[in-house]
Amino acid sequence: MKKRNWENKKIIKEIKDNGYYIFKNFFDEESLQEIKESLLKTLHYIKKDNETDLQKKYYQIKKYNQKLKGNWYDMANYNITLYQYLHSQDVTDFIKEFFKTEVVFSARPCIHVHDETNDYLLDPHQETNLFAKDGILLWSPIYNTNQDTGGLAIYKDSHKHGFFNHRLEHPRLGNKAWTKDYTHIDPEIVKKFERIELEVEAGSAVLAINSLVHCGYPMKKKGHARITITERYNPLQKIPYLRDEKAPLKIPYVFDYNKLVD
Ligand SMILES: O=C(O)CCC(=O)C(=O)O
Ligand SMILES: [Fe+2]
Repeated sequence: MKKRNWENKKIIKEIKDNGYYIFKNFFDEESLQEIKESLLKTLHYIKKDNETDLQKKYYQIKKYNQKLKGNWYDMANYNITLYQYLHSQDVTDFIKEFFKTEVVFSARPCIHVHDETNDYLLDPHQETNLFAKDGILLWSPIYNTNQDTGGLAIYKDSHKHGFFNHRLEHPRLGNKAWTKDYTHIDPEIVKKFERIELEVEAGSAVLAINSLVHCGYPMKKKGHARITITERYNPLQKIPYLRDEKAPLKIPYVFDYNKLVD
């Protein structure tokens, strides 16, 4: 992988001022190819053929067996090739500098997959349920994201007001939702902020402060799969688990984050 050019001061300032920074070409073409191959090979393990296109293979496996498609998604969260990209020395060093800490933690590396059904889109939320109160979200799509293919929306300046209360029940699907932890913020709060639908190119990465309110926006294109690799980095700061015997490993979604100080 080509060496990245980090302009730490500029990036830190932008994240603090705007809540996020878009790092162009965070992953080069070769790295993207390796990530795609790795995900493709895992799908071929479910059912092998000659398909070389990850998106087509995804829809094929979804049609073949929904449950195994879901298991592929779960397994992807343990893929070491992905970890190596998400935990490279330069990223780790940057997070250390951002938080002025010597120790950083990997709180949730995972992929996101959104397809033409837009079934799993998330409502506006801040990034919580991590080890620490503070964190940086890395969000990098492996295909271009735009009005056609869907993407990430952020709410301007929403990171400047601390943490908002989150609710877990799905506002439209109720207990028919796929998760009991549909973390999201009251729309009355969200509508005070300007929504910006980011158009991030394949291999670029959004580095966002975890208090920035964000969500997905829908895909219009048929037959497309929006695949994103993500991680949440935590500093050795404001970690209840290391100070309170009763604290769970991850801070619950529904919690008064603002009272957490070191
Ligand atoms: O990609 C999306 O639609 C939303 C992703 C998100 O909320 C996250 O990665 O934390
Ligand atoms: Fe999120």
